[in-house]
Amino acid sequence: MISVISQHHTAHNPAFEFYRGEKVPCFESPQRLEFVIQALQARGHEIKIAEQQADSILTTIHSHRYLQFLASAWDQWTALAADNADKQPFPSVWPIRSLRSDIEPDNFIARLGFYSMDNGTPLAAGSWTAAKAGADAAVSAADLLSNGHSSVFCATRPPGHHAGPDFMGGYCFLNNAAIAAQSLRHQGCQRVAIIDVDYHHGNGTQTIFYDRADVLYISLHGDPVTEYPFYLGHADETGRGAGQGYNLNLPMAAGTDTVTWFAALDTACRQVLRFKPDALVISLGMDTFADDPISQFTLQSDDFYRIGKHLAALRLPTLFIMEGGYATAALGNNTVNVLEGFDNA
Ligand code: OKP
Ligand code: ZN
Repeated sequence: MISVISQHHTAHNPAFEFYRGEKVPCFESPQRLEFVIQALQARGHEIKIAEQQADSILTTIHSHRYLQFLASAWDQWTALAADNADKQPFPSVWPIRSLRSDIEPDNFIARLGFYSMDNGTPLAAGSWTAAKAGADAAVSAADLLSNGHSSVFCATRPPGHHAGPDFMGGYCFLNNAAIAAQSLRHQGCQRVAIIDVDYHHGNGTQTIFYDRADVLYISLHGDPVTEYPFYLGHADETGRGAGQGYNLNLPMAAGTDTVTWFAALDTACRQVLRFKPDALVISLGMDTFADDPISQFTLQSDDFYRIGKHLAALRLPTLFIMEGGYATAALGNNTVNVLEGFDNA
């Protein structure tokens, strides 16, 4: 299958994140995608640079004021103090429950909290440039799928599935999978299914489509009672209003074995077939790998071929889009295993 690569992904390169109370190098690094691109090249895959612009789709997925904030956040931060350019801003207060979220504060760090779900999403000078380029790549991938390619891989970072209509979180700023799905809707697909195989529940994608019957969201993930993002992703979240019945969560305990994981993938695939979509988007998180440093499933490199093969059996136009995966040196080959399992099915 053809791959489309996000230009400018390296522009997002924060110096550190917080882990167990300490500053550590970011798990979500530019090297991740470099390994993926290297593996694509080494294994003879056709690669294209993203050509489309996401602007008109972006505003249908994210709120105007969130996009405005994100696009100008770094400039606002560096305007506050001369030495801010070499510091990373982090939120410190969030408007939970009894606090008010109807008045947007003026203070920059307060607004960063207002538009964030966690303190785990470092913002740096090129974050907007890279996030926007990722969204452009998602739209470009959807374009290729609509124009004759039966499958496409979108090689992008930072990931997207934790980003909601008006917030960032979990290393994500713009919801690339949602942008791809919406783009497919605009290009004439009546129904689009999303299967999110990342280790973490895609709370942003679920939220974006929760009230809608035209986009089915299914996620296989670590049970939020112990795993990030903790506050969404339970089995009883099934959609709302017109979207009732169009959201399916398949949480599994940390440590779940591969047999159980593939049984859940099978459940997901059967639901997709019942939905009769015109296209399928795969939120391709690779952090289900046994050696992933921040996740607790046990898939081996060979299992990733099996994922691709399983998904190919659905016989749908399929757009794969990169989400997480932090065993960086193995990420390239594991990712391409999925694509080749699909291609060779
Ligand atoms: C993003 B994606 C380490 C904690 C991890 C949250 C994990 C985000 C995962 N400091 N922070 O779904 O792979
Ligand atoms: Zn993840």
